[in-house]
Amino acid sequence: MKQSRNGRNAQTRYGANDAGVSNSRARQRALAIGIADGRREGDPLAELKELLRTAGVAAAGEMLQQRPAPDPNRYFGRGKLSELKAAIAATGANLIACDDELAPRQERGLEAALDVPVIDRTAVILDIFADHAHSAEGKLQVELAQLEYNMARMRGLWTHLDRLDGGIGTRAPTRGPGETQIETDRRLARDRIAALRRRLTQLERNRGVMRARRERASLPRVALAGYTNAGKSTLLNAITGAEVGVGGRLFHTLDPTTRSFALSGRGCLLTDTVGFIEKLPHQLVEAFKATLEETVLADLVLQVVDVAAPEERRLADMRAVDEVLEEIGAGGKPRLLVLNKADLLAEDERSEALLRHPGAVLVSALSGEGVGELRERVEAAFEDTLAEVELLVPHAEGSRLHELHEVAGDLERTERSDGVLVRAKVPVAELYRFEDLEVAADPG
Ligand SMILES: Nc1nc2c(ncn2[C@@H]2O[C@H](COP(=O)(O)OP(=O)(O)OP(=O)(O)O)[C@@H](O)[C@H]2O)c(=O)[nH]1
Ligand SMILES: [Mg+2]
Repeated sequence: MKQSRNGRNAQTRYGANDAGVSNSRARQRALAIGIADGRREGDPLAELKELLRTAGVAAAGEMLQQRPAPDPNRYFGRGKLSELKAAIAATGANLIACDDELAPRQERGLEAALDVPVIDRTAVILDIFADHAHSAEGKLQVELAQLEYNMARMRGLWTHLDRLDGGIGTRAPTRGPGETQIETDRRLARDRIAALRRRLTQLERNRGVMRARRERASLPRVALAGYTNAGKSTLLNAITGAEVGVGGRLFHTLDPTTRSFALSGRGCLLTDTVGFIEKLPHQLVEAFKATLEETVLADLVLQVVDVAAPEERRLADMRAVDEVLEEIGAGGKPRLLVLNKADLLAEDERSEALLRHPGAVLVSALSGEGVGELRERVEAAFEDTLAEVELLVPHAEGSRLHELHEVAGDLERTERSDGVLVRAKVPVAELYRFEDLEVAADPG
């Protein structure tokens, strides 16, 4: 059994280095390959290359084949394969990274033809996630996704045990916490998957408890959604004054973070969560369902877009976000488009961006520009869910003023001999709690 191909130690995880680049990866030089089916404009491999950069793998080159669909056995056609083989020799690449998720058969076929490890984009993304998961839940979610990804490939591994050390090191036996070679056995893997699911359900239930507690406070909830690196975490910080970690690479945030902020004195919750990407591997969406649930439960989704990205990139990002929101069941949520990184645009580009995305808010989470307007727009979005009421709070029930303030924010108060007359905007869903205090509409 080959311990290490191309002198690379596949057992090494890249460290907890925030920049995402580790020395153990420095010697991996990947040649990115993909199919140009003419459907995507611009550089079809841009995203894969960015993913590889985030994974700390050096770029050795790239190769595209024009064809309607990948070859079912070797991804590329025969002629292109020999071209690729020559390119590997010429560039010194020691890894092939494929832009599509490869069927196990294609992966094997490619490796046999090229004699270098082949990984697909799902493996790269799983690797980045494994590296960026910090919370217990995040780690379990990633492990689950990895195991499910590997399950499909285990039949191949069974007969090609040497391949355990191939690839980018993403396969569970070499990557997952506490994994050993014996666990390549499908049965053990299945047991582990079941255990992970149970543990995640448990965590989810705890989260449900926390959520229920929040719901009791019945604060309106806003969720940030958007392509990875669009600036969601920076925006969360700008709006709430929190200090959530921000990173210049893909998938910096994996764990959902919720912070509260006030709109006209009324509390709101803002949740930041994992970023999206085109063709987000299904295993990840599945494993991160609980995390993504925060988005499903929100009253309003702020879709954050990097407005400084080239137009085609931006539109692809927006499509990717649409797809994931749809997949997790949040497609129909009220949404507000936030064009972030306005500071990178010239004056004319700003007006152009707003023309192209009518109804969007232009902000810079970094400089704070537009964040005030964004808060107003969020408030306006909630305005429809509020009912203006006049309530009389008897002096003896003073504590209810506090209760009212929690859901209604700023109150307009008039002291009277029989109590405090309050004019407030109360969420319609909470009206029932104050029904007994309502002052009958003035009969005129
Ligand atoms: N120029 C500029 N850079 C920004 C702005 N907002 C965020 N950034 C930068 O964009 C990068 C990504 O920001 P994050 O807030 O981590 O992005 P994210 O959407 O949370 O990314 P993930 O957690 O990976 O999904 C960081 O380097 C930020 O400093 C902005 O308004 N202007
Ligand atoms: Mg983030």
